[in-house]
Amino acid sequence: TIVPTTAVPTTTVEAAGVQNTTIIVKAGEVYDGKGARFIAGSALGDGSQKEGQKPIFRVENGGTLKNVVLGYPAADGVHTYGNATLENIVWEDIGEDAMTIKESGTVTLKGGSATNGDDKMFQINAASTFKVSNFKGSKAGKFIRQLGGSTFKVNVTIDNCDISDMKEAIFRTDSSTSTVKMTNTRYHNVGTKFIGVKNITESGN
Ligand code: ADA
Ligand code: CA
Ligand code: CA
Ligand code: CA
Repeated sequence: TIVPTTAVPTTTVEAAGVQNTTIIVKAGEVYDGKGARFIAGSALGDGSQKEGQKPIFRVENGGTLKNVVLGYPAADGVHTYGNATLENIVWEDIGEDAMTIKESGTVTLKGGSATNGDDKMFQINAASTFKVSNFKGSKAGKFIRQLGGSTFKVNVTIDNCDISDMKEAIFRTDSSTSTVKMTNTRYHNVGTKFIGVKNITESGN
C-alpha cells in the first residue's frame, strides 16, 4: 500500500492515496497536494496502454494543481479543460499518458518531472498553447504528441527543460500550423527532435 508522504489536503475527503474517483479541481480553484502521492484504483485504470482510462486529476478552466506526486499506476494521469496551471507535478511512472489537454486553452506546466512512459508523455487533443518550463522528462516515446491526424493549431513552448531518452521525438504533430519554440533546454537521445512541425524556433539549447 502506498500512503501519502505528507498531510492529506483538506479539499476533499478522498484526497490522497488510492483514488477510485477522479479528483476535480474546479474552475478557479487551487489544489495544493503538499507533496502527497496519489495512485489510481482499478476504477480509474491500470496505467497500461489501454485507451479510455480515467485521469486521477481533472483540472477545469482556470484551475491550478500543484505539489502532487502520481505514483504507479497512474491511469490516464491529468486532464485539463481550458486554461490550467500545473506546478511541481511528479509522475513517477507515466500511465497510458501523463497529461492530456482535452479542451482548448493555455496550459502552463512548471517544475516537476515525468518518467517511464510506453508512448506519450503529453497528449494534446484540442487547439491550445502548451508552455512547459523547468521540467525534466525522461523515458517515453514522445515528450509531446498532438492527437494523430488532427489539423488544429497547437503552440508549444519548452523552456529550461531537460529531456532525455525519447524513442521517437520531443514534439510530433500532423498539423502544418502547429509551432514549437524550444529555449535553454538540454536534451539527449530524443530520436528525431521534431516530427511534422513546420514552424520551429530554437535558441540556447
Ligand atoms: C490515442 C487515441 C485517441 C485518444 C488519445 C488519448 O491518440 O487514438 O483516440 O484516446 O490516444 O487521449 O490518449
Ligand atoms: Ca493514448
Ligand atoms: Ca509506465
Ligand atoms: Ca490517454
